[in-house]
Amino acid sequence: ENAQPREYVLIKMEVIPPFPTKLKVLEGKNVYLAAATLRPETMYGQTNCWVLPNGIYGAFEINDADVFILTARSALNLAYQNLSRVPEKPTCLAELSGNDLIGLPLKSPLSFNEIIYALPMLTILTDKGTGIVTSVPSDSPDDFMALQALVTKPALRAKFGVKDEWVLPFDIIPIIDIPGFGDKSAEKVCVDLKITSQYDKEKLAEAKRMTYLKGFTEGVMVVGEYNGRKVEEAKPLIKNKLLEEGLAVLYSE
Ligand code: A2H
Repeated sequence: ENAQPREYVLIKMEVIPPFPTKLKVLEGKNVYLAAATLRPETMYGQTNCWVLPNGIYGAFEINDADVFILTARSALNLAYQNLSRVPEKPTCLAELSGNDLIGLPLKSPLSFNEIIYALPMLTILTDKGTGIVTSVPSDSPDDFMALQALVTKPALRAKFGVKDEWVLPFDIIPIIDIPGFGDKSAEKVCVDLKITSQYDKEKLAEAKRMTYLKGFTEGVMVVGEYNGRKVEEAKPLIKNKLLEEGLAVLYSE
């Protein structure tokens, strides 16, 4: 564990009813996949959600109205951050595997895509965040490579029961312009570094390094309420808006 706590924004990705059999016990409740992100200003460009197929998740009562699907580890942390119906004690209503979540239709805050789907990603770490990740292929090299693999490999889709219409058409939504990298910076940097696999950890780390600081200090929003503003300025404004409107919560670990 890091000595320095890290603060994530948990994006409430609402599961659209009717629920499949495994989630039937949750019917009548507001159920969300709670995705941990450091980049709330990128939420306009969400194309899908990522879950770990063999990961173990639970549906936890956050308050009288809301249920979050995430790892038990993060539910315990949340329970000590005033985000559990019973203080300091997570209440799990259903245990679920990542495979149970693949294909769930979701409505996520700020997303231009009105419905997005939960899809498999094998590089998700279960000891970081909530184990749920929202996917923004315009600005995240990891998301871009993982989604491109699903789009270009029918056998990979078949392996995880991913329907074509959950990934196609593959439209990357430009949301931030970074001088020298354009408005699809993740794709550009993956092409420039000749990254061919979502498992090429070292090159992906380099891709993230190349875009991260420059994106923050020089990136400009090209969509949304803060269109034309620097990422640096828009980020806290968008974050606060999501929090105020009850579309996201803060989570530290
Ligand atoms: B970020 P850090 Cl656009 N396993 O959100 C793997 N990755 C995870 C995760 C987990 N359990 N939990 C969160 N993440 C991802 C947006 C984004 C992110 C963009 C660009 C870069 C980026 C959309 N995906 O992260 O190790 C989440 O993806 C670059 C690292 O705590 C989260 O923010 O620094 C980020 O990794 C947190 O990683």
